[in-house]
Amino acid sequence: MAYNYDEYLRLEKMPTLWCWGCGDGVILKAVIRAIEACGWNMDDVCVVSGIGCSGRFSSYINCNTVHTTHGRTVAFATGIKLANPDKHVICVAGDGDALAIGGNHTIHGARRNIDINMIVINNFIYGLTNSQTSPTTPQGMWTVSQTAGNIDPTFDACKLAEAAGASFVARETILDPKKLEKTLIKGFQHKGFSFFDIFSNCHINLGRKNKMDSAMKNLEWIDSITASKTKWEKMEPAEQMNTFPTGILKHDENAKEYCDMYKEIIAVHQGKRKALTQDDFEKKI
Ligand SMILES: Cc1ncc(C[n+]2csc(CCOP(=O)(O)OP(=O)(O)O)c2C)c(N)n1
Ligand code: SF4
Ligand SMILES: [Mg+2]
Repeated sequence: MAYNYDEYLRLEKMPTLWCWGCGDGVILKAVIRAIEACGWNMDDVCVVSGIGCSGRFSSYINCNTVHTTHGRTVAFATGIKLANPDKHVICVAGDGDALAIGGNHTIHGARRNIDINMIVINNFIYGLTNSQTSPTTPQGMWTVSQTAGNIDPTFDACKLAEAAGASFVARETILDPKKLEKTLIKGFQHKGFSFFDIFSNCHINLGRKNKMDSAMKNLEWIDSITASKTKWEKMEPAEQMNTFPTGILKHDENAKEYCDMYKEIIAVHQGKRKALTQDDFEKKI
């Protein structure tokens, strides 16, 4: 039976502005199915997006939404979550948004382990603004800002999130929407900073000049640079270097969550408990 997305979408905004075959729509649908699977009421969900093709996400999903400035999704989401700790907050940001201009916010959201679900739509390029190099653009690829080939080393966003302190870190691709949905459900149900690096296609602004001028060709390339975590672990180190593992890469259910710690600080100021000591944070040190 076909899944009915109608009540989760702003139908008056359809058709989307995304190019035909863009991966952003696959991620939108997977997020909707994951929200439903978690049993969340859309009135209790807030989606915060930045600027980019990925930023259109908040225009199409029918819940509380904030379409904020480029690179600032985590900053806005942090305020929203602290003021509404019982609500579910999802950030959606492009690779440029989350890792270039917004890289600092991403680091500190992860470090605080605040209960935000951060989805990076990683299409390896600045899509909306027509092909500038992003932190995840592979070396050697043509971009409009590096027409002789990108010389910047590429970047593993999951390693950054993990090192910064995110307690749930996963990578998936849009090649397997069902697996993507399952991983989103696990991360959404996790309490703490859940970071998803989702590889998606931009056959228009990455692909056209890099011999991947159709969604299929772009996805074949994504397939060639990824392997499930189980397969990746069996690879030789040289092969691992050129391959991104997919699946859940970190899941720490014991890490302290920021809103919970904030509640304790409020209790201190209300005279309901003593000031926090280092012992209270032993899991974080
Ligand atoms: C402060 C600021 N700087 C730059 C821009 C221009 N700008 C808009 S979107 C974008 C990059 C988009 O790339 P990405 O974040 O990867 O999103 P995508 O379009 O690929 O989904 C840039 C540089 C802006 N809107 N605001
Ligand atoms: S430019 Fe790329 S990311 Fe933007 S809508 Fe088109 S295919 Fe998608
Ligand atoms: Mg991008």
